[in-house]
Amino acid sequence: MPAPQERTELKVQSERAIVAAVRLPDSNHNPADPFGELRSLAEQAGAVIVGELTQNLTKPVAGTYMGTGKIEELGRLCEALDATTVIFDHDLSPKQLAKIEEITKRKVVDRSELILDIFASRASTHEAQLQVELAQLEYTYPRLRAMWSHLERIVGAGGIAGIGTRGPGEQQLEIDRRLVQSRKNDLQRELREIQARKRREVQARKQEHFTVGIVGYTNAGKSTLFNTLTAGGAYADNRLFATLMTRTRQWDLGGGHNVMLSDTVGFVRDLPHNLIASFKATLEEATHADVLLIVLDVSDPAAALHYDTVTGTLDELIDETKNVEKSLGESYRPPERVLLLNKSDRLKDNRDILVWQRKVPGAIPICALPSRSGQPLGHAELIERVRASSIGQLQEVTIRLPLSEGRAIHAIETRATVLARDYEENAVRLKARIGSRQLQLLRASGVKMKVENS
Ligand SMILES: Nc1nc2c(ncn2[C@@H]2O[C@H](COP(=O)(O)OP(=O)(O)OP(=O)(O)O)[C@@H](O)[C@H]2O)c(=O)[nH]1
Ligand SMILES: [Mg+2]
Repeated sequence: MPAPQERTELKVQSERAIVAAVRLPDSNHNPADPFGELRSLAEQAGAVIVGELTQNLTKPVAGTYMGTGKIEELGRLCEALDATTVIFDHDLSPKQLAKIEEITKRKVVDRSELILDIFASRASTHEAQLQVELAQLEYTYPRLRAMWSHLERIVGAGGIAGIGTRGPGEQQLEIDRRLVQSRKNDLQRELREIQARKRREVQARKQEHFTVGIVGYTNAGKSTLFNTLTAGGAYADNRLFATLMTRTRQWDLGGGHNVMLSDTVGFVRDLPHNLIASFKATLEEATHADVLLIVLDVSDPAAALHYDTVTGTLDELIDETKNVEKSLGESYRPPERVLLLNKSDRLKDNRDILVWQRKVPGAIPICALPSRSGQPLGHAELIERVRASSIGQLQEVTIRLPLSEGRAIHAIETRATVLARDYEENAVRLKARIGSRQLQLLRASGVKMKVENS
């Protein structure tokens, strides 16, 4: 029998693992492929799945979540399949976790720990790393029994040597808790500074540009779409959570129209609570966009579940933003939403597309992958939709601007339809057909102009 794994850290890389789940009457898993998502998450974290085990219960068993007989069976299955780790499809309390480890003599990882592990290995920016570390301190830390080497790793940078060299006595535990608390305070302070700076950047960007956000379930194809549309260099990869932080680039809609396009972190159902809190800044940015493109992988059998998770989380975030803006006395307009039925190249026929379009009128079938022959499927319609909302309702007006506002004059000449020009001394009167949003952006950018309805 292999030696039981020490719970000093939660990496599940290249471990032989068994996935396990208790199915309750209200479990929201996909019945066609009950372990599909967990398998995919576990594989992305680097584990090799060698078996699965399920138990149907009307409610969880208090001490061990799964029945003890079933846990013993799990232990025997691990032995037979030479597995070192068990990954549960739901969360467990630290007590349940310890108890199951004791019975199976294997390392047990719950769903939130698995997601945290993936986030930790993907965090590529300073902010993402701080956020993941904070979430780990809050969620993982209380679960670590043999915490000494782990603690040394997380606070080691602060220069506290020798922790863990003595045995874990009560006094040690006390010191330990205080160290963790002080590290958490530091992280929170640093994050608040970064987020305040980011908020200012978002505000500034919003005043000057029309902003479009890409959101969707993890692995839906958001970064692929972002890259294809902006021909930029955002990271796209068939690994879940390839993107942990927002990236923004200019998106050229043609005809002199540019908007700012942002790629975001993927949503996932039952996201660890602490992670939601610490990633809020990233997700919150999306609630300030003018338009949100919701990317959905329609070829995934769990597409409906993904759609509900994304729209449900968005509704919550938008409500929060609404309250914050109201308390600050600011006006807030929630983003317009466009559903993109992605990976439609993978569908055998268009029946699913029709079903989705009946459920969500205006949904656009697309393929996010770049195409060698011309524009990829659906992109022309997508661009037209975004262009129409970035322009707003067309109206005919006369705009008087001083000639010193060269940039604004150029913008009107290229983006609106100028019907007549009338030069005065040091100024020009442009009679133009222009969209309400375009006018709004010109006003917001502080251009000295006078607008009359003609
Ligand atoms: N066939 C097909 N594959 C696609 C399409 N769009 C994306 N993919 C593939 O789907 C996988 C995931 O794409 P990403 O763009 O990384 O997904 P994401 O939504 O950014 O994922 P996270 O950042 O991890 O949340 C990649 O292997 C893409 O090549 C599509 O329209 N058709
Ligand atoms: Mg991505």
